[in-house]
Amino acid sequence: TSSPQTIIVERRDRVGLITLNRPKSLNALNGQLAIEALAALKAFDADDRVGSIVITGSARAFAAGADIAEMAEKPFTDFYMNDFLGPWDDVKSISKPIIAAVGGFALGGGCELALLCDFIIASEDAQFGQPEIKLGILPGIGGSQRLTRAVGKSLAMDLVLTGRTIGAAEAKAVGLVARVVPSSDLLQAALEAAHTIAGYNAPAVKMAKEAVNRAFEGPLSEGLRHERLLFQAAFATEGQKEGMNAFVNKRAPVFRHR
Ligand code: CO8
Repeated sequence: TSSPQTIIVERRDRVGLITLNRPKSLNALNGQLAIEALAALKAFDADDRVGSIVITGSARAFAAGADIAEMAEKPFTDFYMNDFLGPWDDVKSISKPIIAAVGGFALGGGCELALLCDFIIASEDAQFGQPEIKLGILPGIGGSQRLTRAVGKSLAMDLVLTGRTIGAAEAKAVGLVARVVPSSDLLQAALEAAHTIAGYNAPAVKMAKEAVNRAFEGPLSEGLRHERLLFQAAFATEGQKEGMNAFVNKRAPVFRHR
């Protein structure tokens, strides 16, 4: 397989790092980038040496949206028959935690990509928005759904209908992002969080992600039932014995990773 041209893929310890790398178009998400990013995510998900994943962009832009130049003349049949946006649907099949480290613009598809990740760490200068309406279209990879679940109907309607952007402080206040850090600390903060996660009992991490995601599917009773079964299943893992034994014996746990 040839090396990717639109992203940089690295492994830092047990963290898989994907850096969006189309600086001339502020990391506009074209079809090639979608294919390359999903291939990298799937490879990290299958790699026992990796426990969690970080997706980041540049200081100026996480991603300024889908590639407008690529889309501008696309006919309906091309979108429909070739499922140009299809690769992004596979992000939800990734079982390891994915952190979005967002600096600068996260607009349109860029905001949606950040929302596809499990949580967002933003730099102070991050800007979030769904400006598709200004181009005569609307969000296409979950913005109308995930943004609404993240921030509620009123603000989601405001952003999707007016196309205005919000800054990191407001994004934090409404729960769109988990943490805001100084711009110079962004990657470090995301890598540290990812490193912490990657150090834990890997099956429990996978179960925890699955359990939280259940909160967005089906009724509460089903989510609670699913959580209980996963909780019980955690006791079948070596890491549970190690974690609890370490606590009882007042020592640091050592979770084994292959
Ligand atoms: N697509 C293609 N090229 C882009 C994009 C983009 N989304 N955003 C910026 N660029 C290019 C510019 O054309 C410019 O190129 P050039 O230097 O060749 O003229 C370069 O990046 C730098 O941009 P600007 O000169 O405009 O930089 P400014 O600092 O003046 O402005 C902005 C930055 C405000 C981010 C501005 O570039 C902008 O408004 N960009 C478009 C934002 C936008 O509308 N995004 C939504 C796109 S539609 C979408 O995302 C659909 C979602 C559903 C599918 C998702 C699939 C992934």
